[in-house]
Amino acid sequence: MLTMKDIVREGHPALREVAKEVDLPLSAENKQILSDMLEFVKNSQDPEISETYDLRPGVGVAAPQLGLNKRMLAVHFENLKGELYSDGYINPKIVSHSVEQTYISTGEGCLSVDREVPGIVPRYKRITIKATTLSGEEVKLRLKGYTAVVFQHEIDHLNGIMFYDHINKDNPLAPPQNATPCDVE
Ligand code: SB7
Ligand code: NI
Repeated sequence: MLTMKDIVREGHPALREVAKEVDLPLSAENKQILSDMLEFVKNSQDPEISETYDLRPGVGVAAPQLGLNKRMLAVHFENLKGELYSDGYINPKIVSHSVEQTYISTGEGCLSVDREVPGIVPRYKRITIKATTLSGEEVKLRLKGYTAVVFQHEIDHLNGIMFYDHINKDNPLAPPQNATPCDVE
């Protein structure tokens, strides 16, 4: 099983590379990696398992966080409506997005960042993504609010982008124009 030892931290070059598209259908090796990633995210939220293995809870993980140059990510979370997103995604692509922005009012964190970075991270409020799931299904997902934020955080990792790249350097806590927080709606 994957543990925090497998997560690369700031300074590792994989976090700054544009990851390569993954061949489909998924090879047995890539399927194993992606299922391990999904299991890791689930384990990180299980009180007993996370305590035993000292896992930091996270809603998702992207392959570059394992030092792998592959466009794959896994998420496991419920949004504020109680809808569960729990799957692995291969070659996800944002095909359209709103002009309107949103943000998590408490900011964001990252398993690859061992420090608090305060500041508002502006994100698109609505995105449509196309991807292939762990079971090999091609999907088109319309996501908004918190759900859209999580997917943007993970897709950013596939493009070598860290959440704090989006924080306004002069005024980290200034709410961006055209944005409403997604956690109070
Ligand atoms: C806050 C945290 C995450 C997404 C959106 C807001 C994910 C944290 C775990 N990760 O570092 C995954 O890349
Ligand atoms: Ni992250």
